[in-house]
Amino acid sequence: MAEPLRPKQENPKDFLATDTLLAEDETLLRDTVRRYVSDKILPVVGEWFDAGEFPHKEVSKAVGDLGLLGMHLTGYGCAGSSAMMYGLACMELEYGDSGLRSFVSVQGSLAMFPIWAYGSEEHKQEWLPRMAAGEAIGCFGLTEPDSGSDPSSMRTNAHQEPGGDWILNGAKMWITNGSIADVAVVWARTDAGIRGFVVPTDTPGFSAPKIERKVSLRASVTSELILEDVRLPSEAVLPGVASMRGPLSCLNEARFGIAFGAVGAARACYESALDYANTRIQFGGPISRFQLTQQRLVDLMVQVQRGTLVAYHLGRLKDAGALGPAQVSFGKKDNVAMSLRVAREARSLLGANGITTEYPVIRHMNNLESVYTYEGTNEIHTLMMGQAITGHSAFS
Ligand code: TGC
Ligand code: FAD
Repeated sequence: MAEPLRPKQENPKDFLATDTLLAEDETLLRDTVRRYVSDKILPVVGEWFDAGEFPHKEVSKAVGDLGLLGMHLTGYGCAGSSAMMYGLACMELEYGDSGLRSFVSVQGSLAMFPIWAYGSEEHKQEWLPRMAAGEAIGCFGLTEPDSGSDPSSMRTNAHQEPGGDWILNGAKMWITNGSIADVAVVWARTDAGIRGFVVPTDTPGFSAPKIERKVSLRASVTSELILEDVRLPSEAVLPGVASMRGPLSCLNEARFGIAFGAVGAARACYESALDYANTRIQFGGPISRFQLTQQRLVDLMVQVQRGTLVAYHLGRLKDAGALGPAQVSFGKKDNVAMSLRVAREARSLLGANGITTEYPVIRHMNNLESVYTYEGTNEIHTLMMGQAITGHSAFS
């Protein structure tokens, strides 16, 4: 007969003991990234956010040394880790700041992945080892000023001259890492479908002005990409794909990481609210003794734990080769929406202190507004899942 359940002291930070679902090597990797974030990021990221700065050289080298850039890819200096490990790294990085996770997502999933999956051997040899080491930074240009949720309406175009050179013209918008990138993967319309181009950012005609005045993801660089008669050799095109499947398949990779990352941001907000409620004294004692406060804290904890379980399940499915794009949408949509709810409630639990960047909560809350929108908005992911369960596309 099973032992009767006995009262025990649950861990407030991992109530359902989700840690027990991780293998030893996964825990080791998770703890390594957690230590990096705790030692090197948390003490300074509030200042980066306040100043609107992202010290990309220092961060890029550090995460490269940790083997986190393109970590789920194999060969060419990449770590060849499991999808679960990539997810866990994203979770810990975003506990620090969504901008930090964005940097790693864009580098690994949006810039390195298309080169790895669709590039020529020369593309791979030229860029991947340096990108894995953090010595070269990449960005991914899909969105345009008039082409966001519907990237297949893009206007950026490339035509091939008789001698073989490509000429690119157009503009991309909201591009993470744009102004700090050494290489841009730019998607453009050609006579033979949508193609990806590997564009060194020192090519004449290419410029990447930084987008200023953001109140979200301030510790992250977001830019326009302007392409004015950018001339590239014939071999600059990614040979492996010639349709929207190219960019959309990259998004699956990054969205998977976000499903994990968002839980990290939510956990940071919950933990901050819990600490605060246990130490903030009102009416002669800590506010955590009030029934209403306990209900709010429990709601936060339950949501974070549920999000963790969803992320881990997606990780196991991906490692088994059984994860579909609409299931990734489940994780991206639901975990980001959860995280934003948690951040807003945690902000309110901190009272007036919640509005300053002395505490991490409002920084996460503002960041998550971007995360809610990028990589497919909440509505786009709803419709992708809607299509999967009904068989009807809402997009045509
Ligand atoms: P549709 O006609 O359905 O498909 C066109 C082709 O693509 C294939 N496909 C996919 N392949 C792999 N994964 C997916 N998720 C795919 N979805 C579609 C499809 O099979 C087809 O292939 P083929 O070979 O038959 O040609 O495509 P559509 O144009 O109607 O698109 C539908 C929709 C709305 C789902 C898509 O446009 C979409 O996902 N829109 C959202 C745009 C988006 O998420 N943009 C993100 C930009 S990058 C970014 O935000 C980075 S933030 C980075 C950070 O800082 O973290
Ligand atoms: P729109 O598509 O104009 O949507 C506006 C609103 O309409 C949204 O609420 C949307 O859900 C809704 N809507 C649109 N279509 C439908 C529909 N069919 N049904 C119901 N509702 C709909 N892009 C890149 O290519 N590379 C990057 O590195 C990158 N980084 C980014 C970084 C940041 C900080 C941000 C904010 C964005 C970034 N993006 C990047 C762009 C991002 O992917 C787009 O913002 C996103 O895809 C949405 O496009 P949009 O902003 O043009 O909104």
